[in-house]
Amino acid sequence: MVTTGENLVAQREVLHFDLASYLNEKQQLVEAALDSSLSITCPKKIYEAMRYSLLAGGKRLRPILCLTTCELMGGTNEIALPTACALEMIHTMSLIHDDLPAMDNDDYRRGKLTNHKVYGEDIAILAGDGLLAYAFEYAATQTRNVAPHNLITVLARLGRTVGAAGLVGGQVLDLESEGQDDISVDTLKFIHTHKTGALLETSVVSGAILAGASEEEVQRLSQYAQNIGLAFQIVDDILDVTSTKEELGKTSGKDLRDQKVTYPSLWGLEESKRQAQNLVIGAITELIPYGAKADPLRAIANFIVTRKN
Ligand code: GRG
Repeated sequence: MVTTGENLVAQREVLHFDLASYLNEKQQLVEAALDSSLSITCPKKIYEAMRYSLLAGGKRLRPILCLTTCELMGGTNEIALPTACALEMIHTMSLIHDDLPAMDNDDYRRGKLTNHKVYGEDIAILAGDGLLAYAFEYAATQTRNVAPHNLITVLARLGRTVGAAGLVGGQVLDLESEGQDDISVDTLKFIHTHKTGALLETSVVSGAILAGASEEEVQRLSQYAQNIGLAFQIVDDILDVTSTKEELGKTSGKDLRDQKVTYPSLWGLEESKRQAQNLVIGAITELIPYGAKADPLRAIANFIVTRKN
């Protein structure tokens, strides 16, 4: 681990912060908001399928990041909650589609049967589509006390994040790369900055934009987010090798089985851990100007490399 004076200061501040309580409080807020965001109407089956995956648990990291940066920039939970829910709806739809037989083909997610295993492939595809569309409707209609220009900026950014310039593009390259053993680190980075990093970055940045952050602050938080986004994926690859199905809540050892190039397969486990740690230090360094106010973001960055699922 790099140990410059600045980094030591940044790391030490976080020791005084109770992340477990912080995450627990925000998770409860998000769970309640998600639960009330989507009720079951006609046709019942599609709403049930959408709620099945949306309320299946998960860390709720994306909405929490959005709430956290909004607060850091002087905003409130209330102004960010509709966007926070939209981020989780989009994340959930991407998991539903990722688990489909035509994509990653998995039977378990968040410790439960995947959406298509319960409702069938046709409904699972439509549940994903329904959540994606509803995410935009919900953020656009439920957000209060935000300057219209800032809300439009966030909605446009969400659109770019899910499309071919973001998740869809990353997923396509990921599918094309399966079974190929000559994937470079640059290609792997492209896949993951699009597939995983883009939504994490938008989660961080959207909270700040809703609160009216300046361009300079948005850039700084963007840099923090890019670092944690890549670290998150490196750790995801590591956990796929080192964790059990029970710990992950989904099938483990899948990357090897699907002949996927991963960070551990390119760098080995130890180097992958070192790279993830260095990215987190880079992320934390971006937060120095905010002092103790940014402790939640520091602690979340550390959590990303220490998490077990
Ligand atoms: C977005 C239109 C559209 C289509 C989806 C399938 C697809 C295109 C993209 C795949 C995106 C994907 C599933 C990336 C993996 C991201 C990832 C590491 C997920 C795990 O996130 P966690 O650990 O999960 O935060 P929990 O369950 O805690 O929320």
